[in-house]
Order: sequence, then C-alpha cells, then structure tokens
Amino acid sequence: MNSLTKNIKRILLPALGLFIAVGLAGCQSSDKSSSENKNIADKAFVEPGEYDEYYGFLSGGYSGQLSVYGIPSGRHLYTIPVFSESPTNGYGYSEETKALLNTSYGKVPWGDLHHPELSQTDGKPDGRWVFVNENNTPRIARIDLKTFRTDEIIELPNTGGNHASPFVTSNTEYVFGHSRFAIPVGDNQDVPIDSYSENFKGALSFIKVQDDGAMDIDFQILVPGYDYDLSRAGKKASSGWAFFSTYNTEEANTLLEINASKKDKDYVLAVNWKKAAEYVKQGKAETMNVEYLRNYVDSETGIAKSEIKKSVRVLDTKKVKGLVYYIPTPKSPHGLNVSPDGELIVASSKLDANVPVHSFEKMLQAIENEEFDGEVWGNPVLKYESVLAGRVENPGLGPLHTEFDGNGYAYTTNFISSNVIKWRLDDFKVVDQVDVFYSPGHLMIPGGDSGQPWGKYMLVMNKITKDRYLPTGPELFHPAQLFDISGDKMELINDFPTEAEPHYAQAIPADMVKENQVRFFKLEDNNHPYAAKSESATKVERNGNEVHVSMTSIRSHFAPDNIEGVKVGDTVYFHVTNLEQSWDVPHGFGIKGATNAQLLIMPGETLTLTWQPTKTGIYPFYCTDFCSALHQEMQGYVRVSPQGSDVPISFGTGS
Ligand code: RUQ
Ligand code: CUA
Repeated sequence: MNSLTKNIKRILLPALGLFIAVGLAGCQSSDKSSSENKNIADKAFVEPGEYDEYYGFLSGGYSGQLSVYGIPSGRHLYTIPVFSESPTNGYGYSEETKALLNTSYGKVPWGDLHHPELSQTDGKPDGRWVFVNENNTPRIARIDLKTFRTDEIIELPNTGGNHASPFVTSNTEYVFGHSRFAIPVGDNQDVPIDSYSENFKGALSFIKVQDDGAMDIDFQILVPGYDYDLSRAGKKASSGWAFFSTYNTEEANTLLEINASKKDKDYVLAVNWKKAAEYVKQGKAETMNVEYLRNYVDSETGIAKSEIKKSVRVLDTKKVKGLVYYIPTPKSPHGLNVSPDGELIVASSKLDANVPVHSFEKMLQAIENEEFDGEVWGNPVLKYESVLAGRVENPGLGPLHTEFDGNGYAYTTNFISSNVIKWRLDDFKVVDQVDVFYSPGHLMIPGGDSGQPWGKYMLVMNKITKDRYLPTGPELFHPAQLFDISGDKMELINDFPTEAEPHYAQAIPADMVKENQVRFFKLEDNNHPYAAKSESATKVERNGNEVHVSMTSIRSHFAPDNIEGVKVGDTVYFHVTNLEQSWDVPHGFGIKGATNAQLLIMPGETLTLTWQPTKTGIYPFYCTDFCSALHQEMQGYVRVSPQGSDVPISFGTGS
C-alpha cells in the first residue's frame, strides 16, 4: 500500500464511519430510495386547498397555550390562548377576556399547559370541548370547539402542581385533576417544610361538568402527600374508577432525585369515584374553607367574569373507607394508561426494566378476596402479584407513556433509548420498534386514550430537537414525528416543529368538528352593554375621569374617527364593535402609546381596550388587520388635552 492510499484511508474511513453513524442516528430516511421517500411523502401530503383528516390539539407546554395542527400534514392551523396572554389576538388584554386569567393570587399572565383532553360521550371523543390543565397555578380550562375559544377556567384549591390532569370520565360527568406537589390543605398552611409527612396531603379534585359545559368542583378526595403524576379514568368494565400513578411515596421534601427514588415500588392509586360521588350525596363529606376562582364567559354579553368560591366538600380517606386502593408498582411510574376495553392499566415505570401491566378484573378479585399487603391511611395495599396481568419485558430505557390503536396493540415511548415500541395486549410481546429524534415524552393516537381509537396515525412528541431542523439559536421548538401505524411496521411519514413544548396531544376526525364552526357572531345577538350596532349608535361619553367610546369598524373606516375632549389623567375605554357579518373579516384596533396592547375583533363582536394617556398630543389609531383594499385608509385621531383643559368632548366621521 503506498502512502497516498494509506492517507486516503486514514482520512476517509473515519469519515465514512461518521457518515454511517449520522445516517443511522440523525436521518432515518437516508437509506431509502427516492421512490420510497416519495411514497412516504404522499402519505402525509395534503394537497393545496384540501383539508387534513384530523384536528390535532397539541399542548404548548410552557407557552400556556394550545396549538392546533392538521394531521397528517402538520400544518399549524391555529393557536388557542388559554393560560397566557396572547399577542396574536389580544386574549388576556381586552377587558372582555382579562378575567379569565384571574386567580385567587391575582392575574397570572403566563401559565404551563400540559394535557389536552377531549370531552367524551360513551367513552368516545365527541368534539364538544377540549379540557386542558395548568400545572403551576392549578387550574383546568374548557375550550369550546365551536369557536376554538377558552370559555371557562376553574382554579383547584388544596393543590400544588396540577399535573395528573385533566382527564374525563366516559360521559364527561367529571373532569378531574390531582396534585403533583403535596401541600398542606385547608386553613393549616403555615407549617415547617420538614413536617411534610404529617401536614402535606394530596388532593384529588372531581369537577362536575354540566350539559352546557359549566364546571364546578363537586368534591375533593384527600390522600397521602405523594406526587400524583398521571391518570386516566376507567372505561367500559372499569368505568366508575380512576387510576393515578404516584412517585415520591417516600414523602421526601428535599433532593427528590435521590430521596424519591429509594423504594422499589410506588403505587398506582385506584379510586372508586362513583362510590365517592354517592358518599358525597349521602352527606359523608366535610366542608373545608378554601378560596378559589371560577372564571367564565357570560354567554349574553361575551364578557368574562370571575366568581369567588369559599368552600369545598372533602372526603378524607383517613376517615372514609372503601374509596381508594393502592396497587404496588415499580418504580416511580410516570405515564398511566388504560386500554380501550378498560381492563389493562399500564404504568410506565421510568426507573424499572419492565413495564408492569395491571388487570382491573384481578384488582376487583383481590379486593374481594382481601389479598392485601399492608395499608396506607387505613386503606388496603393490594398484593402486587394478585393484580399484575403481566409485564412488557425489555421495553427499552425510560418508558414514559403508552397509547392504544384499538387493534390489539399498545405503543410506549422510551425517553432514554429514544424510541417507540409496539407491543401486543394479548401477551405483552414487543413486535416492532422505531427510533425517534430525540427523547420522546408523550405519544398520541387519535382517540388513543379513549374507548375507540382511530388507529391510523401516531404522533410522537419529543423533548430534544438538536439537529432536526434549521437551527434557530439556542432556543429550538420541539419536534413532533408522525407515523403511519396502519401496517405491521411503524413508518415515519412526517416531522415538524411545534410551538414551545408539546406534552400531550389529542386528535379527532375533522368531520366531527369542522361543520360546527361559528363563522361570525350575529350582531342581533350582541348584548354587550357598550356595543354600537350601527354607526348611528356610536358615541363618546364622559363620566368623571372615565371616557367611554362606543365605536364601530367596517371596511374601511371607524366611526368615529376623530375624537377630541380627552384629557391627560383620563381612563379611556374603546369599545369597538366590528359591524361585518361575514366570515373572516376581522378588524384590528391599535392606538399609539397604549400600554395594554391592541384589539382584534371578530365580525359581530365588541371588544374593549383600556387606554390611559399620560401626555398631551394627537394620537393616531388604525386597523391592524389588512381587511380590504382600503385597509391603509382605516385610521383616525384622538386629541389629548392637558388635565383641566376645557376642550369639550366631540367626535365624528366625515362631515
Ligand atoms: S407529562 S412533565 Cu404529561 Cu410526561 Cu408533563
Ligand atoms: Cu379594518 Cu384593516
């Protein structure tokens, strides 16, 4: 071998090795022929002008919002603001929406949204609402799928970290949530942190959902101060029950990384909620003083209101028996999922080598035969072997979440080994495995946590992005990867970045939602107290320091568009009614120097911007949404005079 060949080998071989390694780890489709690639692309391709098959609702995680994507195309259709103010449409800034972000601690402008959950009828998603949870300042919101708007947000008292939330029972009788961070409950709040095991408790909230969607807490169940991580309601055979994964059954209050990983087994908590609801009816609950807010949009006026609630009914499992059972489960389980028939309870044990699967039927037998292995707060711990249906052996490292396809298979993400396994519900055997990029959290199959999955697609939401897309500096959107699961093998067909961090997602066939869409609000139904339903009804009125402007917008002018008589020190309310009565003609409203954002008003709607001018001058305002060929002409002026000036109120448009 001459030295030139040697040199070439020395340079090329490692490079080739690297190339192969990158090819395997970073770019899955590089070994596919171009016709195969085209085939794959076709599966996710939705032609211009065509609609997607599914609406996908992806949690925005730390954005506090909910993103809507078309599946399979991965088109970003919309973002629904829920727990955070929105710079897209002014949610949380307008007077009509501000109250939705109120809590008993004041207005919280930015939340942490983890799990979307579609309302269900007979155990199937029904397309009425999506519920979502706020983890940080514990709340549950209800979004109406006729408008894709947040209609109601309820705070959960006695709760720290509302993570095992929000999950619904088979007919949306209840939506429920559980505390991840135990805290003292009721009045007894000022205690030493190291009195944890004595004073800290877990509170499980059952929120009754009325036919019109209105929510209120029916009762809470007090349990030990573990961390309750995830949950699902039972269904079919197991409807009437709910199941929760727990970790930190060690009840550590510091350095949980070590102190909450000591025990070999934690628990799955099985809760008989039907019985709990009966007990509450029978008056077995105590009333506890708490404070929480319920915020809702008044359907008459469209204005959000807050009401303060001062008490909650509580069932303390130290005193009330027969409601909860503890199923030993290795080791710090995270995801908790119930099979479509309601029989199998899968706990993804992130620190164990296997995924344990419990049987609901065996659980009932164990309860009946009193196959117990100790107790917690006087409630039975069931024998592990008595309830275990089997294990998924060698699933991969760091199993987190499981979802079902309705065809006899389950799919589990592995965070550490960065893959998804497909396994048989019959015998718990792994039948397929696919790499994802990188480190998956939740996965989602449309209807995949319900009694009726539509098992065609699977979306895997990953925690780490690195080199998947063009880099955008230090902060990267999280990747989602879509698989076709209609065949034996899971096949990657699409890959797209998502806004902020999608924890969980849910999806529903588009036909179940798209026909119900509100396209505009009818002016005749607008009962906003400051609505001007025609230009002749517009006015500017002074009431002490307050100036109320009832204004209209229509292509392509505001009425009024010239206003005088406003003074420094005034608080001006611009109530802008969009007079348009057709789909997709919003108008915007922005005024120079307003420290409370802008407005974006849908046809037929009235929204209010508060403005406190601090300096004398002439203030232009204009429409911020390109609404017509003369959109640029859609502008006006407000004159602001010094405090104490005698310029009278006057207003008009044209002459
Ligand atoms: S989870 S950390 Cu749903 Cu895996 Cu929130
Ligand atoms: Cu109205 Cu632009």
